[in-house]
Amino acid sequence: MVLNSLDTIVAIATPAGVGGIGVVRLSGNDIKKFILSILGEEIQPRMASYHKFIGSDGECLDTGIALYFSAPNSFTGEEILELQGHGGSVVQDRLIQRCVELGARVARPGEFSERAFLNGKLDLAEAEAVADLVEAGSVQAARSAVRSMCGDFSREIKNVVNSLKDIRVFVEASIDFPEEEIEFLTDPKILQTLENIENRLGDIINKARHGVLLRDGLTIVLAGRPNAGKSSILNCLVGSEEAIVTAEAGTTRDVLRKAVVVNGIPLQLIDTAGLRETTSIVEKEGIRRAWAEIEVADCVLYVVDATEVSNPSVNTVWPDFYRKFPESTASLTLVLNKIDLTDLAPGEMINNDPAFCVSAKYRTGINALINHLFQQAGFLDRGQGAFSARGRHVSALKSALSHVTSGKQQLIQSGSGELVAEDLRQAQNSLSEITGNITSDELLGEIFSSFCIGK
Ligand SMILES: Nc1nc2c(ncn2[C@@H]2O[C@H](COP(=O)(O)OP(=O)(O)OP(=O)(O)O)[C@@H](O)[C@H]2O)c(=O)[nH]1
Ligand SMILES: [Mg+2]
Repeated sequence: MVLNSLDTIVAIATPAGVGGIGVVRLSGNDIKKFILSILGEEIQPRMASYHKFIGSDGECLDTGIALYFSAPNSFTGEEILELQGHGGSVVQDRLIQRCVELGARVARPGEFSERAFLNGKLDLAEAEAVADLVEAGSVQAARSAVRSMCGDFSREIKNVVNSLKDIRVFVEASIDFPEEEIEFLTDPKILQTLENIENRLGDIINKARHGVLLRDGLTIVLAGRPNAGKSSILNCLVGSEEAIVTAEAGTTRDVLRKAVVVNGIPLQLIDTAGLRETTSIVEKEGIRRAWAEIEVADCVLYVVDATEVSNPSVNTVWPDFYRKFPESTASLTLVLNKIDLTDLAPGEMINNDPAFCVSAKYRTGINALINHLFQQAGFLDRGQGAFSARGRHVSALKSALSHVTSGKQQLIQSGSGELVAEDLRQAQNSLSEITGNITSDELLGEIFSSFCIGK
């Protein structure tokens, strides 16, 4: 990525609309020019001062506090000017316009953070955590984003990278001294270190999965035959009568989505039409939409009426459904509803595929079901130490772990230093993608463009 150092960027850093204060932020390497033109005089770095913000014809556009940060002691590592005026879209737009007249360019989404990353002020995981903090949907998500933003996640990654580097030096040295290679590589310390790295990576993966869950939550689709009680379960989870429930089979047609936060985890609950053969055009369309939701869900709850099943297992209840169920979908859980009409006990059914007995009517067994879904998605009961993370981090961590494991196996089986060295190199590269030491322009573009403007 080539950073045009002459470009000065400008954006409104506060939310759009009316507010007590509105901040316009400039970053670049020629900020003094803007200070002199807009404020009419020089100002001291890091000292708040009250000013008129002056337009091109000398008109006062607004009044407020000006703050100047000199390079490299700023968020972006460049010179920054913050104009803290009044929060209104017209007044702020006029200020932006004034900056543009003076040569600034309106910033792209995430461009301030991108510059901070390119100037080494933040690593990539820390920059992503800034965005995650702003977008956090729960206290837990905000806490873990703060942890990542302050570098907890990156530190753990860097520690593993350092251990990998140490061991690579050792292994690569052995390649250069072939007579001693075997002796080097059979040193039990190498194996122990690799095992230790595997354990640490496993631990970081667990924490990262928890972080991903807090950030992205889960999409849960309620699917099954008509009248199984899908809509009743949705209502039970949401805590209000959102979906129409009737004793008539085929009540639900449209896809109904409801967002709730449970234990800090955002859940997107999706109720769908009961699956059956039908001649009704409306119902057919509902069923087509139900399948479309099943295909992209994180979890599918396959709901059945417990009074109608004798051998409850996902593939015996309705083999056709099981056959059509897309393998790509993360998880399928059988839910036996209406257990109040049977002698089944609420909670997990032992000796089966994941199967849960619930009664939507009496709200029994529901918590056990939700806990199961959370555990499956990586929820840590003691999530206090977890940091925010994204799907791409978990993939990179898993790839690093598989390279370390493969390196360890090479060591045990072939004792070939070169193969071990290659695996360890790849493991280190995967981890470097997380912090951004190795990244493609494409990935950076993708990450920063999802940030909001002014960040
Ligand atoms: N006894 C009992 N009845 C239930 C329970 N859950 C749902 N029902 C009843 O079962 C019937 C169907 O419930 P719905 O929630 O509409 O079922 P559905 O799966 O959404 O049905 P469709 O929308 O037609 O596909 C209603 O009469 C509910 O009152 C339960 O836990 N116990
Ligand atoms: Mg329904």
